[in-house]
Amino acid sequence: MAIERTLSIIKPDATKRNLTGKINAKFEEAGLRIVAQKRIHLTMAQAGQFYAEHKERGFYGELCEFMASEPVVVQVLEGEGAILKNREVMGATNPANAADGTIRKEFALSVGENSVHGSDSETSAAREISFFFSGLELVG
Ligand code: RTP
Ligand code: MG
Repeated sequence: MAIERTLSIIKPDATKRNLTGKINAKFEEAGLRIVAQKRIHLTMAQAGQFYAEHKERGFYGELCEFMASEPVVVQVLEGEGAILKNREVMGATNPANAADGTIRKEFALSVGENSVHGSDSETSAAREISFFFSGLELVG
């Protein structure tokens, strides 16, 4: 399988509860390498632009407010099949449906406050990585 890169965000509910290290351990245990990482506080406008694909969904306003409510950690994960692998490590969107051992099963509070974001395709990974990082910041 090809080596891929995917964009991950440790969301406000998790940074607030000091879970960054525990979540990063899950990625590293799964063979994903953190090749870029920074802590930032998104503005509403930045959150809105990042989640533009969900503009028409009922939860869009709430989602953007949540993402701008506290700092987040944005990161690029690299590894074999990293996009799908990260989605597996994250678990289902709703923690009630997430498998044992996944990040969302262990840490998420609700479908909204679900601790992590991960790109869902090669196309979104490319867009989302370049949204936050320049090529110089990716250190494989
Ligand atoms: P993400 O994009 O954050 O990795 O999550 P996902 O692919 O598993 O889920 P997606 O459908 O893309 O939804 C994006 C985020 O919006 C919030 N959400 N809230 N209240 C709701 O019904 C609802 N549905 C989704 C979640 O925080 C989800 O991660
Ligand atoms: Mg998504």
